[in-house]
Amino acid sequence: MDMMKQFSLEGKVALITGAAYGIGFAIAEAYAACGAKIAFNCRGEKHMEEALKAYAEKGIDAHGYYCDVTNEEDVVKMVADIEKELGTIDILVNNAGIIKRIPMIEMEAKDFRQVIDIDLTAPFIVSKAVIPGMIKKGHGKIINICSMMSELGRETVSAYAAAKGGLKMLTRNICSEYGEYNIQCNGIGPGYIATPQTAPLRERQPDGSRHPFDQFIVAKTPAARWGTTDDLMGPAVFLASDASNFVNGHVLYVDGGILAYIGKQP
Ligand code: NAP
Ligand code: GCO
Repeated sequence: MDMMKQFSLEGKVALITGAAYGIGFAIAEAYAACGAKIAFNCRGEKHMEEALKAYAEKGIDAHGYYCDVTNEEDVVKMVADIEKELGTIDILVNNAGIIKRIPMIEMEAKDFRQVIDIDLTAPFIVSKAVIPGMIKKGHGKIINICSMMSELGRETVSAYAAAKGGLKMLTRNICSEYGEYNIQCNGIGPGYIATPQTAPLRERQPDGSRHPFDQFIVAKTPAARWGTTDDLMGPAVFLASDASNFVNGHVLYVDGGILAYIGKQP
């Protein structure tokens, strides 16, 4: 068995949603390094320009598409354009996501719905658009970016936790419904990763001290550090490659051990 080939993505077409920066960008970079053709989307012109420049600086020929993943018409058109320009999508990473940190009883229903729309309904919409091509092709990999909040709650993130818990179950359902077509659908559950999304939780205090939440997370993580987007690259390649062809409906937590640990005594 050629084990290196098991992890190759040579010639595969990968769509990573919301990959202008952050975790999605790192996953796209990893896939490109393993030979995949990269398609990504974002909503704004500024982010698109900056992303294409950043990919080019890394020698990656990434194809960017303007698309709001909550808009089914936009998504269907984006998938058709990708299939025309690059070929049928072999790998889909449902990465695009937002969070709103608001105490539940202060949160307006429209804010709750927006988080559910982007973090849960959109992975449904994009997967629904991509699966028919995977069935025709005889294989496919879908990777949903879940979260610690697929397993745990915490104050102020009710909408996000509901969405990410639902995304774990959508992952299991796609596995159940399309496994017979050689489509593997798994999740990655990142721990606390240093990206723009978590920047508010790591901000220095006015007196220069570390944010209390920053200190809490480091104490709660056996690895005693925040994760970086690099920490997710290997697990993402594994779940996109032939090395995981019999892994299905699984959420791989890449959290430095948070879920296994009661936390360091203060
Ligand atoms: P981020 O830095 O905020 O990036 C989010 C990405 O999603 C951006 O590219 C954003 O693009 C895109 N996006 C948001 N809404 C969109 C929409 N409606 N249509 C298209 N694109 C949209 O977040 P991140 O930290 O990289 O997180 C990426 C994923 O990992 C998210 O699903 C997040 O929930 C999850 N996650 C993050 C962590 C963490 O600690 N950072 C941990 C666990 C899970 P625009 O420029 O268009 O806004
Ligand atoms: C928060 C954080 C987390 C991380 C991630 C953890 O406010 O608690 O943003 O939700 O983003 O989802 O896995």
